[in-house]
Amino acid sequence: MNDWKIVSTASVTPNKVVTNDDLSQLMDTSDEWIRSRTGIKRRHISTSQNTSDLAAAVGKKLLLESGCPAQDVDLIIVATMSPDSYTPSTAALVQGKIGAGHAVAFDISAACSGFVYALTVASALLKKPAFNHAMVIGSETLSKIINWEDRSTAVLFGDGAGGVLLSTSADHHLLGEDLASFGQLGDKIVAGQTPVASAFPAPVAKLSPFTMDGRAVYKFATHEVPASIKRAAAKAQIDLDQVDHFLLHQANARIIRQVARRLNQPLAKFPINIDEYGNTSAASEPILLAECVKKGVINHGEIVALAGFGGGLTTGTIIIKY
Ligand code: 4VN
Repeated sequence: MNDWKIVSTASVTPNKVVTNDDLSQLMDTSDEWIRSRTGIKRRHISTSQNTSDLAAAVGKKLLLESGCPAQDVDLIIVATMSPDSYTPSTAALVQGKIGAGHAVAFDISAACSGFVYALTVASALLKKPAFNHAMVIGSETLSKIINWEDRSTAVLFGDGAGGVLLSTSADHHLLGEDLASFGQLGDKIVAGQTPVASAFPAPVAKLSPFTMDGRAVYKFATHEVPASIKRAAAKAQIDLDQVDHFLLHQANARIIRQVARRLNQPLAKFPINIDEYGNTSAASEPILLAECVKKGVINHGEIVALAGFGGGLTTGTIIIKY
């Protein structure tokens, strides 16, 4: 079998809700500024669960919903830019927590494009006879790497996880994909730098917090995201009008509206939940996908384009028949 389909979707977000008004008590910002510039009203923040805990909770939901036994999972890929540790990988932690003893587990580091990159890698491995069931999860606890004294970034992000269980399938569900990376622009989004100290023995490294050149990334996204979606549609040999839903990384509601305009597609095809969760990086598309499936917004047989973009800088689009 040469193709795969999504057999279940799930998401988990921490219970603590932090509103824009809550943030305006901590820093010089306002609900009106955050809402009008980004579309964000609140975000969910984790005070106890780490990235692997949220991801494992998604993994358990996927098993429960699909009826797939943990032992049947062959592959676990977690996309994250806020892992529990350098090693073990977050995916390995998830494997231990859900008891998927036969799975191969590793992480993908492609920031906000991570979920699409991970889907692409899983898709390639599912062509091999040894892989039949794959879990692809995007999970982030960005709150632990955010600089809460930098109001230009602190108001934008939130924590959460979402994922899918994939199964090999005789039907054709993967229609087209496009990945692109822009390493020359790497300094526009940076977190967790660990410089080599000049002294020996070196002190234990402290990680740098999240920084972003918002204007540069915004400009990048408005140009490169429509381009990536168009390339993926061309590879799928479909017209953009045939795409039923565009699930974009929830980085900023204004960017999503601008991409819709540039693609000449109605905004109704672009579901948005950034108001509730803020920007959850690699988790944003799988959380949105799980919600859309649950609400009946996305139905079997429909064509869905998933587009990620962000740190790297990176972009990625995958077009599937759900
Ligand atoms: C992709 C994007 C962003 C992003 C960039 C800029 C931005 C989000 C700048 C202008 C500001 C409002 C906020 Cl496009 C972030 C990531 C990382 O996931 C990825 N917001 N803004 C304003 O002054 O209006």
